[in-house]
Amino acid sequence: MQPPYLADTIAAVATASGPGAVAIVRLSGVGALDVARRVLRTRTGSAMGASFFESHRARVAQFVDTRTGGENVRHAVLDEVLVLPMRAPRSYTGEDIVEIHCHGGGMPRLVLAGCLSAGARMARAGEFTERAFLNGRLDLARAEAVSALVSSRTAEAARAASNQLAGALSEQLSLWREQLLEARALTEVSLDFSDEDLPAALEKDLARDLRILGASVSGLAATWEAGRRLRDGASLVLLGRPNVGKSSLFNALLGRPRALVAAEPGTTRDWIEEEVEMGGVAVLLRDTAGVRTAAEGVEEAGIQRSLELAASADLVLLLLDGSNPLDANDRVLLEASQKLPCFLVWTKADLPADVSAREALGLPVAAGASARQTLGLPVAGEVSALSGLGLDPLRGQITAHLLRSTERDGLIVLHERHAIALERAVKHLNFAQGILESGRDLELCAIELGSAMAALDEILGRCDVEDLLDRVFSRFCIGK
Ligand SMILES: Nc1nc2c(ncn2[C@@H]2O[C@H](COP(=O)(O)OP(=O)(O)O)[C@@H](O)[C@H]2O)c(=O)[nH]1
Ligand SMILES: [Mg+2]
Repeated sequence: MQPPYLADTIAAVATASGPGAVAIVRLSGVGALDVARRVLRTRTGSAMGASFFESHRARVAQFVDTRTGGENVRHAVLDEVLVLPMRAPRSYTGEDIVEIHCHGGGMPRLVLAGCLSAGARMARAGEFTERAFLNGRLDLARAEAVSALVSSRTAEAARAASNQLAGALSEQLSLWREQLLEARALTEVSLDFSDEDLPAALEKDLARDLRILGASVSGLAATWEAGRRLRDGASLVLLGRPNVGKSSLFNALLGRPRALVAAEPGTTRDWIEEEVEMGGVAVLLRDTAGVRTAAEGVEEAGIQRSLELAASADLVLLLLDGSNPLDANDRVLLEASQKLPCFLVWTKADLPADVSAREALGLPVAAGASARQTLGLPVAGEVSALSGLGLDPLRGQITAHLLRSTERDGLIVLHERHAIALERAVKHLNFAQGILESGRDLELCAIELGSAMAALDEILGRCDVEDLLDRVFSRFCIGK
């Protein structure tokens, strides 16, 4: 039986708000055609015949304001619209859908209001996709991909979400599920036989298979960190002593002169931030106040802030002036950066290099020599904000770091819910493997395998999902 609210016909503006040539108001539900009939007229002003709502056929119509009078009053035409009916079950939600394409700007609000007063109810966030899921059009992982897709900020993020929507994640999970089913069947069969009747290697083989499976699932779970950065963007903090060239590099990476650059130290006292795309990741670049030990007052507060920002960043670039000796400030920062995800970057590479700085850090000083690591920190290389030298390699290193865990056939976990469920599956797989290896109770092993399967099923929505649905679909925008 259908949940009662599926009897409602829902309506929402499906396109982004604001100025725009065209906007789409979408109706879905058993009454979608009735609602549409009440608010639409043919171009000559007559009511719509049944043939008008032929599926997947766009028709021109007038959208009328039905609130202006009764049947005999000529309704005020609000807009000339294009109507696209998609009849159940051949629609996104699996229900009758009518799309009304009207002008953008303020018009979609009038059209929506007209639909609501003609019997539709305002859709909740994600309700169209929720209906698609409830009507069996999508599994839960694919339904969630819709939300990731419509909120994606870069082409790369859109590609990853689209991959999930196309079913790449669902297929992988179904495959693993099959393997688990097989393993579970084996353990249960074994329960019915005495040890002599079973092939000796059975438990050993099974344990090995489970270890391999666990590693694969764990590998996918580990892509969540990159997935989160792809979805929500990542923060990159530029740290360094005054005058090292932070604001100059900030501007160079941004491609425009946003931050103030000055020859005297202490110019940047607050931090500033701008978003820039790097290799498909929306990177929030943050230029900070230079850190110097002798600072006081406002500047000191700014420095404190810089260190706090660095502590919460996805990546920190610690800049060292390649043309000058290191000073006490650099040493404080090198010390403070030990525990951060941090790259060392030599700045001002267009100037003659001061070898004492590299010597002090135990780095090779010969021309062209490069070191990958110093004091435990990776060295990203040399850049010149002035000439642009080294900027592209630096960008490459930044994105390689931010997306480093994505080498899994293009599959990336884009939802924390999925990562948590995958981790849970791994935990149960490890238990199951441990039980097999220590020759303990096969019954217990079967239970662990069942729990691992349940974790994967939760991602696909193949379980009792009532309480899951609210959590999942409330994160959507209205109209999807
Ligand atoms: N030659 C050269 N000078 C630079 C470079 N980057 C910054 N500077 C100069 O170093 C000084 C301090 O730069 P700024 O970006 O304000 O440093 P901040 O205090 O770390 O933000 C300014 O006079 C800049 O012109 C560079 O790549 N090459
Ligand atoms: Mg500055």
